[in-house]
Amino acid sequence: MAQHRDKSAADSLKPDLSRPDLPPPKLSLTDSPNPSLLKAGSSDTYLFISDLHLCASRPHITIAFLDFLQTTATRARALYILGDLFEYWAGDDDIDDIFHQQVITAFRALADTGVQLFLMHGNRDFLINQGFCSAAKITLLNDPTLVVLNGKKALLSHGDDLCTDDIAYQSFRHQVRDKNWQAEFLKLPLQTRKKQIKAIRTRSEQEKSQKSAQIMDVNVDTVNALLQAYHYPELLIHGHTHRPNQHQIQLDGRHITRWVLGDWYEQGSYLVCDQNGFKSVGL
Ligand code: LP5
Ligand code: MN
Repeated sequence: MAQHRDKSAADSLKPDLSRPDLPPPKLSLTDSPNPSLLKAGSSDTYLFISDLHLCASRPHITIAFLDFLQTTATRARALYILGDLFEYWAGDDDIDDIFHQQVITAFRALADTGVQLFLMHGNRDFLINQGFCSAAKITLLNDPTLVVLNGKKALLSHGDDLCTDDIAYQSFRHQVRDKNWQAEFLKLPLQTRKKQIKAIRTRSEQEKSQKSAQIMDVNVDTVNALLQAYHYPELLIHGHTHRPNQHQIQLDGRHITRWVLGDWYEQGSYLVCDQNGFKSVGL
């Protein structure tokens, strides 16, 4: 894919060899999509959402989301979902669930209009795999992923990986993101997995009530190291912390904007990128 880009842009996306501990930059060629997927008159609009935590027991959010997919999202070139689409995801063998089918059908319909759909794992739904993505016509993105939007480089992430002060969470994350651990977990019957997830959710809520707000926010040094490794993109966009905001960062003489997406517990919101720049919009 990289051959579609000019040499200087491709060069600037090379990994920082002085930071072998960090992953290499990944480029999603959002500025050069397959022309057959382009929608006339909407080629410069990108939408970002995260932390919807969709579940059958919060129908008002599902209704708001389905409405968003059928209206606002149809006018975009691409929709990026940066993690925690679902309250939890126990495995792709749960796609036949009637609630999940409703969401999958809405995604397919949107994709069929030519909107490109991208999904990144969150800490609640990292077991989403190709079964769900193929059914929903969604492309799974690595965390982080670097994209180019209307000429600006934007680094996309769920954001949980940036909360490095939360040692207990990072240790849990390390365990459950291990592919061997996941393979064993997925061998369990679906209902057993759901029971275990419920128990972890309870424990997580207990532990979160003892953690300070600062511990559960991103660590500034971790954010800066990531931005350096990715050669100072103009933007970093993430969710997870449920603290929607726009932060201006001055780092090594560069200016970077960090957008934090809002959750959809009470009211939905999205970030829009178009020819006018970036703007956060409430539903
Ligand atoms: O999600 P949120 O924002 O409320 O809280 C997160 C962190 N909590 C979690 C846990 C998830 O909410 C639980 C749902 C996961 C579903 C995944 C499915 C597959 C896994 C199944 C495992 C059986 O992510 C929370 C952070 C918070 O964000 C802010 O960043 O603080 O982290 C915690 O609360 C974690 C606790 O501190 C540690 C929990 C240790 C549990 C150990 C149990 C034993 C291990 C069993 C094997 C996994
Ligand atoms: Mn999250």
